[in-house]
Amino acid sequence: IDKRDAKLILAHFFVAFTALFLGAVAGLLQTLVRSGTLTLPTGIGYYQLLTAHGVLLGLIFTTFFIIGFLLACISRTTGKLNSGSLLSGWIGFMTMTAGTVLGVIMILLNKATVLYTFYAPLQASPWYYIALTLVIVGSWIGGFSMIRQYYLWKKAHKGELSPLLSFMAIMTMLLWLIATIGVAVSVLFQFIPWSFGWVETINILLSRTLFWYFGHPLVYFWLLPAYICWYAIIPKIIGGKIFSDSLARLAFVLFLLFSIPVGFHHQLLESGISPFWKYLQVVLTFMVIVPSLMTAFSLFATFELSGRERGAKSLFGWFRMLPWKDARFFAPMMGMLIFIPAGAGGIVNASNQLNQVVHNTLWVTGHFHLTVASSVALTFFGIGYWLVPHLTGRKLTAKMHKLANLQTILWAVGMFFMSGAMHTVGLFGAPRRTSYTTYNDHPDALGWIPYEVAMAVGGSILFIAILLLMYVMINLAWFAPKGVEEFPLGEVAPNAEKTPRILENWKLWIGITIALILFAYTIPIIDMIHHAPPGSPGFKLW
Ligand code: HAS
Repeated sequence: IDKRDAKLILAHFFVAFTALFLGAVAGLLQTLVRSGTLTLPTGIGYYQLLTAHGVLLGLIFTTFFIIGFLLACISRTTGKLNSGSLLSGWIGFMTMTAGTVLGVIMILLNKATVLYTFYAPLQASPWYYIALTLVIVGSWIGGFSMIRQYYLWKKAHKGELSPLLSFMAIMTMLLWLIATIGVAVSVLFQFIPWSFGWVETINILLSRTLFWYFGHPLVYFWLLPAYICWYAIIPKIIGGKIFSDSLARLAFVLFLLFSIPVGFHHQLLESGISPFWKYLQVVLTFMVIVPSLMTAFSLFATFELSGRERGAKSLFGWFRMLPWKDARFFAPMMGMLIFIPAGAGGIVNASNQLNQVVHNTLWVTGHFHLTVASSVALTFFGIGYWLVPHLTGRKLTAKMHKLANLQTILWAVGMFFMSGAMHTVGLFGAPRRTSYTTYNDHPDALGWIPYEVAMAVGGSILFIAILLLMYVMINLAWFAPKGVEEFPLGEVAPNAEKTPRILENWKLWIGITIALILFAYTIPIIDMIHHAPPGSPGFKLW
């Protein structure tokens, strides 16, 4: 990767890892508070910490890391960023950083204790919503720089299929651009006027719907960069080949189509949305599981074929052939393994009847600590282990491989305790997002406490893992020996079928996506605006 591009990518990573560290501190404190192990000094609230944790990790760490990584994918496969794309990349970065700093100040001042979902009628300072707007607009400018670079490459290579990595990066960015329209509309037209006091009421149901129109594809915006690594980078690290270029592209197309019109599966227990539209979006949710099942199939195929090529004979002989000691492989592989139970939990959530049991319990918190905080986070760490030294001109040494593998093990063990306890106690009815309480010593609530202590034990192990991660990343950025660390880029298996050109027909896929969104959302949103219960507080349009 070109040196100028490397600086831009590293700047994104710097903010991402700083946010990760601060968010992890908030995470440790809040898990200790929830279990009754720690009492916070007056002036700091549990919900304030919870907001900081969710925003810094769920929104800031992920968005900065992903944009940095996608820029790296584009720069690696389409050549160094053209000066216009580089400039817009920097403008996007500055805008996002300004938004982050303003947002964090508001949270620290306790003027934005609204959790990462900022559900109305919880209200933050208008400056917090302006901060969120800056982060989103900045990410659009960063996305524009990638799309521009991709467009220039296509123009210079008429009739050629774009490189897989750049195709995947653009698909991920497109998903983000379409998804963020929902939250941008809600913030600009509902939250900012309401928090400035220009209007008195806010349509709560509409604001939640617009949030989840964004909130669900958001989770695939987190997941797809991990899939880029699993599909296109891991095969090279294990010395194998990408099983099929077409299958990988098709999976990404399916994510674009099906990940947006499914937000109602987060609102199954909310009144005001007719059961038909909830049913339709649950069906579409089951459609969005298909590309993940395709991914699982493709990954098993890649592992098995590469093992067999190297002489594995027995049914699972290929398993031993995988490079378990290589940190670039081990962390993402642990992420993949964890994604099997994590995905199964998602299917439970999506099933209407089961959702009645788990909604708003700690089960859901357990689910997203396995998905985004394990499968995705471990894969991002795995990417960092080679991408950071690649960009800084250093080497990932054998000692760092060992420490990184230890960090992966600590992460998996910590998450086993934390997420396992969350899933279990969630089934016993323990609510999510609740500070320490025994509900007047109610026997049910007393029964939850041992699990909350197990969560705190897991959370403490995770914090040790974060410290280790910081040590490894700082070493790779500034202290590791100078050298050349490879950007591993897989090649497609020679006997794979030719990729059909239709997979790159952007107009077609964007058209179908818009049609599906209009189909799933138009009538419910018109209903929300026109048939809001008369006189109910907060149900007016603005
Ligand atoms: Fe989810 C709630 C449904 C996936 C994140 N989810 C959340 C929330 C978050 C989140 C953050 O339907 C909470 C939001 C909030 O604050 O309220 N989720 C699903 C479904 C999937 C799913 C159906 N979620 C994710 C991913 C996330 C994520 C991915 C982050 C990255 N989720 C829900 C629902 C709710 C929900 C409801 C609302 C609950 C409520 O009531 O509030 C699916 O996409 C999952 C499909 C995945 C699979 C697994 C495939 C396995 C693979 C690995 C293969 C392994 C290999 C390794 C090859 C089917 C690809 C083998 C190697 C060897 C060596 C053996």
